[in-house]
Amino acid sequence: MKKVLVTGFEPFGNDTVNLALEVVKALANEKIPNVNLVTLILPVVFGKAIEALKAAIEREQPELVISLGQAGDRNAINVEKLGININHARIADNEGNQPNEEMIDPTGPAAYFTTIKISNTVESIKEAEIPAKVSFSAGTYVCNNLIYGIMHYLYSSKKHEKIKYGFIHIPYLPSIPLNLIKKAVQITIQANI
Ligand code: PCA
Repeated sequence: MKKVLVTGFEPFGNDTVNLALEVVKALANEKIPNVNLVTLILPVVFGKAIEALKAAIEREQPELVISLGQAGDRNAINVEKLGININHARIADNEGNQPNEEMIDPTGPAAYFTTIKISNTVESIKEAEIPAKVSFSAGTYVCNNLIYGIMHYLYSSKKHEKIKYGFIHIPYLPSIPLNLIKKAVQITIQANI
């Protein structure tokens, strides 16, 4: 059995629902062959989401971590390649923080790459007739902050070879129905364990 941790986010901005949270809730009730799935919901707060996920990685020791976030302006499943070293918020996070072009780590690299197989994953999702693409920008809000912070942690603690990390941005309903988004996440897990 492989241990896999999947994370979603609380609602944010003017929304009362976050599809990433709904998908994680739906996944928690499913069985995936050979997978021991654990799930976690993260706060939409710069820095705090990173700390919550780091604590869960330490506690659960998963082999694969997939984070999900909602991005209303996308029209396909976006498998993110990287997180960049910038916090820049169009709207405040859930604790009122609204950074303006701030570096996440002034001594860190400009970007970190995620460590799942991005292109293979996208191809596998598309084979199931679910729209998907590789994305080279996760924005500059809390999702990007999480990718950068978690990859920084995995690299600096030399855990990146053992623990793979991937991030998926999902569009708003109804462009892709919830059960297909759930399927895309299951395919992502299977393509990377
Ligand atoms: N999407 C936001 C943060 C939480 C979420 O689901 C983002 O794309 O940064």
